[in-house]
Amino acid sequence: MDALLIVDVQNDFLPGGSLPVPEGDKIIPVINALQPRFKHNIATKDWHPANHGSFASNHPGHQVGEVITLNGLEQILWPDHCVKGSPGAEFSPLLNQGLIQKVIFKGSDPAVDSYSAFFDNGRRIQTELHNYLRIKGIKRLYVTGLAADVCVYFTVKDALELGYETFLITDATKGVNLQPDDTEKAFEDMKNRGAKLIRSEEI
Ligand code: VGL
Ligand code: ZN
Repeated sequence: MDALLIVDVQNDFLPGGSLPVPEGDKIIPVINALQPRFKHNIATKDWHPANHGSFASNHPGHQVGEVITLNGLEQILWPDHCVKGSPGAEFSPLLNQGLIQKVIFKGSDPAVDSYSAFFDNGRRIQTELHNYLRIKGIKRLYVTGLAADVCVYFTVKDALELGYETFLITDATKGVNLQPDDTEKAFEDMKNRGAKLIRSEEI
């Protein structure tokens, strides 16, 4: 069984949001067109409390983009984003939500970030995703969304480690590119780990 996974297509990650992915909005029509092709549509939401440890604003004297140690893990500091219940945390109004059967929330623990849809960054706590996929008999994942070099990248790596046949739909993702070639490098690494990089027309 196949599933379409839609990672973090939330207002704060889109142009005009607090942590915008350049051209992030361009992928939304691609995702909308893919959704009816899949029996299972699963979306994730980055869902942070206001006191989240990844927010530079919660570390006086530190700036966005700085790397700190947060409870023993390296942590890049981000602008405040996807604060649970805020408009920035909502799905884009352009995303078709009618076919999404399941939403996975991540990043709710203020003490640890959660880029992957499967685990927190310390790999201590699992989200509901792996169990949900097992129950539904889903073995193949088609991954889309934001950001290609952060949450999509970590999600694909974990999916491969957990044994899913994992496809990355390259025209249905965009990277934030803190460094100019981050997305290119992430694509290369995902490919080397066994992800199949395909374009939406090939589905
Ligand atoms: C993300 C940075 C911080 C993402 C989430 O969804 O890629 N990036 N939190
Ligand atoms: Zn986040």
